[in-house]
Amino acid sequence: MRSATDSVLQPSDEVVEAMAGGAPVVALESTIISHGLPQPRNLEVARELEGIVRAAGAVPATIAVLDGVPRIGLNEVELERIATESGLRKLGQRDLPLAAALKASGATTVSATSFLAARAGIRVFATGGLGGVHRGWTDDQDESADLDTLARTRITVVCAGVKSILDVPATLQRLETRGVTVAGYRTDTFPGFYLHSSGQPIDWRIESPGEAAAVMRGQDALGGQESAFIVANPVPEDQQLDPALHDRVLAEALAAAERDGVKGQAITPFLLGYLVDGTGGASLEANLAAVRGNTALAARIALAWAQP
Ligand code: PSU
Ligand code: MN
Repeated sequence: MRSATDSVLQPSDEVVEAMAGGAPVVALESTIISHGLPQPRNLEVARELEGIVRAAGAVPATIAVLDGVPRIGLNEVELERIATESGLRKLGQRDLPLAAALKASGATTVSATSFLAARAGIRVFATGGLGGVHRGWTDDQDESADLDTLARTRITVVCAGVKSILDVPATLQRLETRGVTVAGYRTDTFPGFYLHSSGQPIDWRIESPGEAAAVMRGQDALGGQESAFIVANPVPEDQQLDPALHDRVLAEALAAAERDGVKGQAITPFLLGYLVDGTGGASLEANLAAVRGNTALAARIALAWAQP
């Protein structure tokens, strides 16, 4: 395994120590903090997620690029920078060399976080919902780089499916085509991010962190394509967004994006923000419930994975 210290990556002392001792580590992304959640709630959430990982007995590694340096694990001041600094970039994997060369700072998306976590030797990563194929993809070809990175990166991502603002069936199809391993966590349908279920069936279901770790060992034993393992963990039904409200506000949000010509990197933050406002904050609570659940499960999987 590649160690966290043999490259330009800068892991925190805590992460270096944990990795050296074979202790469980969970990677956390930063775009959700900087671009996915409103201030000042975002900083509270960033701290809370780290707390969830620690409470479970694992070490959190929030990942971001600060002044050109990919950082694996942030301290309190650095976490605050991610939550509050204005003009912070949203960095996908392809942006990393530019950020490094130009000493820029930015939050990392699922693609950049997965890439950096894997480079640092971290195997488990928790997020909210993955990026994927956008609705209207036949016209604008907008497919998140998350999918491509996950097709060639050995990482386990615990998520509440893909964001429901996307074309979910098309995204599932792309994951299949690209050879990404997907299982539902105690569910037979793919989660719907804010919603417990997207209604789309999934072929495989796992029941425990131990089973997730067994799948990961299976990936390594089989070898071949260095693809990801997506553990699709639904938001609990009693904490989901009301489906009727979801559908109504999402339709409005998509129409507003179309009207305002919002595209590219801006579309995901735009739609998520519209949903927060349009649901009176209810989508935010559902999003947070999903992320908390994913973070707790990721920590349990990291513990099972760290077991000899
Ligand atoms: N999950 C959330 N909120 C977010 C994201 C995920 O609950 O804001 C971010 C992730 O960083 C993901 C990104 O990689 O949205 C996808 O953006 P795009 O569609 O531009 O690739
Ligand atoms: Mn995109």
